[in-house]
Amino acid sequence: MPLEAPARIVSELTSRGYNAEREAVTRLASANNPQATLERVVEELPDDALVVRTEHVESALEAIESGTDVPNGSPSHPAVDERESAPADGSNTFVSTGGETAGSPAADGTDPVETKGVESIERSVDPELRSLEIDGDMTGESTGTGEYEDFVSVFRDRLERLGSKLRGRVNHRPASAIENMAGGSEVAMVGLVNDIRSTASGHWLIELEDATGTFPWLVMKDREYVDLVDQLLCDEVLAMQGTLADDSGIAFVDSMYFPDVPRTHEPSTADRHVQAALISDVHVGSQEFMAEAWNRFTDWLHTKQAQHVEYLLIAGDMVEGVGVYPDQDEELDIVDIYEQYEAFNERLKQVPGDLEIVMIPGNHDAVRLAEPQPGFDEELREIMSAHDPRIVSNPSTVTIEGVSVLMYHGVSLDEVIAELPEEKANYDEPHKAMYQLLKKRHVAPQFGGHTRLAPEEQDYLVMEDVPDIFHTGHVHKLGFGKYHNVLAINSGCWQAQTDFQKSVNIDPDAGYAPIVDLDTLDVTVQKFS
Ligand code: D5M
Ligand code: FE
Ligand code: ZN
Repeated sequence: MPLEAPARIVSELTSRGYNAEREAVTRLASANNPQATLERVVEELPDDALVVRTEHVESALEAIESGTDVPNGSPSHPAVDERESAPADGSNTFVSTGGETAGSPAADGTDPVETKGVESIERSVDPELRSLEIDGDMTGESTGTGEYEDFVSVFRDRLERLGSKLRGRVNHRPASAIENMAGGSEVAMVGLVNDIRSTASGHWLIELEDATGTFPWLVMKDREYVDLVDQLLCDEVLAMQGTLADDSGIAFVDSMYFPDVPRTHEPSTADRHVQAALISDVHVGSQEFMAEAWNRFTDWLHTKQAQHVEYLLIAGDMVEGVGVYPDQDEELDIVDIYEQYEAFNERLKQVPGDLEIVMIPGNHDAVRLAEPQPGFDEELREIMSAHDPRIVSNPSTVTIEGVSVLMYHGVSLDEVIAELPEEKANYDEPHKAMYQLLKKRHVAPQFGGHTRLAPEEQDYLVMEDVPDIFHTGHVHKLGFGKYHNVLAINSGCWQAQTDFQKSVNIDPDAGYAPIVDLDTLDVTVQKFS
C-alpha cells in the first residue's frame, strides 16, 4: 500500500486500532520508508498500547538504522495536495452562479467566484410545492445490545439483502454444498468476504462466508481479476463464479459480481427548478471554525441569486465536540459541548427561515460513535430547535421533491482511502471513494477498523435502494462526480486547517457550498472563503 501521505499513516494506524500523536505521525511520514517503519513500530508496540507515541517511532527508527534489516524502498515524497484533474468524470460541471467562470479547487485550479453581498429578498416559496420524506432513520429504533448474537444478525441481514441483488445473476450454491460437488464442476457462491490473503506464489486467496460456512476462492495472479482484488474490503458481499479444483477443496475464480448500481440507473429529478445546498463539517466551537465564511454563506442565502435554494442538508460534524482526538482541547474556542450546540443553533438562525434543513450527526457530534448513529437526543434537539431542522440518523435517506439523497457522514471513507489503491480512492478525489461504496452498496463495508459498527437486528448501512444523490463529508475535501448516473458529492467543511491537519498535510476545502439543481442534478460550487 502506498503510504506517502501522513493522512494515510493515521488511517493505517487507526484501522489497526491505534491513535497516534501528531509528532509520531510526522516522524513516520518523513522516514525513509514509512510503510516499513510503521510495520516495525506496530510490531514493537507494547500489547496494551493504544496510542503510537513519538518515542515508539524513535525507537523503531533507531532499531532500523542500527540493525541489519534496513527497509528498502524509495524515500517518501512530501505529502502535497495535487489537484489537477477534474473530478467530475465529464458528467458534472462547475457552474458559476455569478456569471463569471467558476470552478472548484477540484476542477481546474481556478477559484470559484467570490460572492458579493447582494440585496436581500424574500424567497417566493409555495409550501405546497415542497415535499420532504425521510427513510432509514433509525433514531429510537436501536435494538442492539452489543451482544454476539447482534453481530450474527446484522451480518446475516447484510448477506441476505445484498445477496438478493446477486442471486439472480449466478447459479449459486451454499458453501457447505460446494465441498461435496465433483472436482472440475462449474460453481458459484454468494458470500461475505471473510479473509483476503496473498499466497506464497503470488495468487490471492479469498474466503467467502455464507450462512452454511466458508469456502476458499483462488484468484490466479495472471487473471484480470487481480485488479479487482485490490478493491475488495473485508465484510463486503459479492458473488464468485469459477471451477472447482480436482479435490473440491478450493475453487478457481473465473468471474466476480458486485451488488453495484445498475449502469442503466436513471435518477429521478424534481418537476421544477429548485436547489439544495449540500454541506457538512461545520465544526462550531473549534478555533478554526470559519465564522466569516459562514456569515457570507448565510448572507448569500438571503440574496436573489440563492432564491431557488430551498433545502439545506448538513452531513454531520455540526460542532467540534470535546475529546474527539488527542490534544483537541488545545484548539477549542468553546469547551462545553452544550455551549457548542447553542452556538451552532445561533449559526442556524442565520439561515433564512424558509429553507428546510435536514441534518445527521458525525463523529464529532454528541451521539454514539458506532454506526448507525441515531439522531440527536431530546436535549440537543431542544438546543438546536430555533430553525426547526429535521434531525435524523447517520445514515438516512431524505427524498426532496422526488430526488432521494443518501446522507452519510463518511467515516468509512478514511478506511476506503487507506485500503484501496491511490487511483481508486484518495483524499483529493473523495467522490471516487464514494463510488466504491456505491459499488458495494454499503456505506461502511469493513468492520473493525475506523468504522465502528453498532450491531442491530438489521444492517442500516446497506444501500437497499439506489439513491439519486449520495452526500458525504468527514474528509473535509470537496469533490463530486457521477457513478452510473448517481451524483456523489463530498461537501468540504467550514473549518480552516487544524494543527493536526497541518502536521499531516491535510489541506481542507473550507468555505465552499456545493449547490445542486434538483431538476437536472447539475452542481454549482459557491465559494465563501
Ligand atoms: O476529520 C477530518 C479528516 O481528518 C478525516 O479524514 C480524519 C482526519 N483526522 C483529523 N484529525 C485526526 C486525528 N487526530 N487523527 C486521525 N485522523 C484525523 P474529522 O473527524 O471530520 O475532523
Ligand atoms: Fe469533520
Ligand atoms: Zn468527521
